[in-house]
Amino acid sequence: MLFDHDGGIDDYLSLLLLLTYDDVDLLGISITPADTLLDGAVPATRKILDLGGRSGVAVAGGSLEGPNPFPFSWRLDCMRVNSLPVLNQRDDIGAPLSDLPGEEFLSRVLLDAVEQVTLLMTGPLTNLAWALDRHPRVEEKVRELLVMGGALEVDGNVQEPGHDGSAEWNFYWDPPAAKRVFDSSIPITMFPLDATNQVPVTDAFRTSFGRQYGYPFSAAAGTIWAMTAGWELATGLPYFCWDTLATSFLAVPELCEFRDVTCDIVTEGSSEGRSMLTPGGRPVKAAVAVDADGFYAHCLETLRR
Ligand code: AGV
Ligand code: CA
Repeated sequence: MLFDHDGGIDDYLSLLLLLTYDDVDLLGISITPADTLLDGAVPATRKILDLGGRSGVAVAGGSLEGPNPFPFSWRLDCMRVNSLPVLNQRDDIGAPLSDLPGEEFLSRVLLDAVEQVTLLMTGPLTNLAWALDRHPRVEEKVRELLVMGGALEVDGNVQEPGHDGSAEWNFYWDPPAAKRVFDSSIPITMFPLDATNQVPVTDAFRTSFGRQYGYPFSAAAGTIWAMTAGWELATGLPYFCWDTLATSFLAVPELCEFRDVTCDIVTEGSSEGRSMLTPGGRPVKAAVAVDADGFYAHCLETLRR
């Protein structure tokens, strides 16, 4: 499989989970410069690979940007992750930095693959949309796209002037890219806010990593999750296990309940970036419910390494 993330707090947690899944053959990682800054996200990602003993996996930073930037304060989280002691126990980085930009790296890995590849995307769909436009044969190389994004029958999480709040941020960052991917024939399994709203990062979940701190993956995960503490006090909303829920599907698909729906992506106006249920729309498999306790238990169990 191939992983494209956008350097937010739970994108790093997703990588930690992924590295515990022994059946997953990780071909590379591309990073979309959305909820992040590449200066922090690229080295942080390479250091997590090193911590996981996977220094052979290459990382590429993307050069494409969407029309609706993330709040700058959110994008700074990656700088703190990159500075954590648990990720800086050695003074060199092993995991290679690709000399290709992320979108070209993603295209090359897919085109060169001998078998179809599962693509996990936990940020905007920009790199895949670009690849589909430039390299049409990419389309047949993707077995399935697992994507965290969208909001079907719940409110979105974009609160920007002029927007009606119906969109989720990953699709809002680059609505035409989301639309391009949804207009392709790639099978899509999506993890929208409808499902991720059911797995908030609770105080109990955050602190439970302390009791298994002796395991390096738990030390890293607990430390990174700790960065989300206080978010609820500041904003009234908790941080969620958005990307990690999508990632966990690779190991424990039975934790989510899915519905076959048809939807379309709005690319203009006050609902820009919305994933809207519509009868004639694009068929996708959407997670709509989660066994939350099972999910938290899975994270704790798999990170005891
Ligand atoms: O909309 C969820 C997506 C996920 O991929 N991201 C964060 C996750 O990595 C954007 C986002 C929404 N609200 C946020 C976000 C917040 N309060 N802080 C940081 N990022
Ligand atoms: Ca993300």
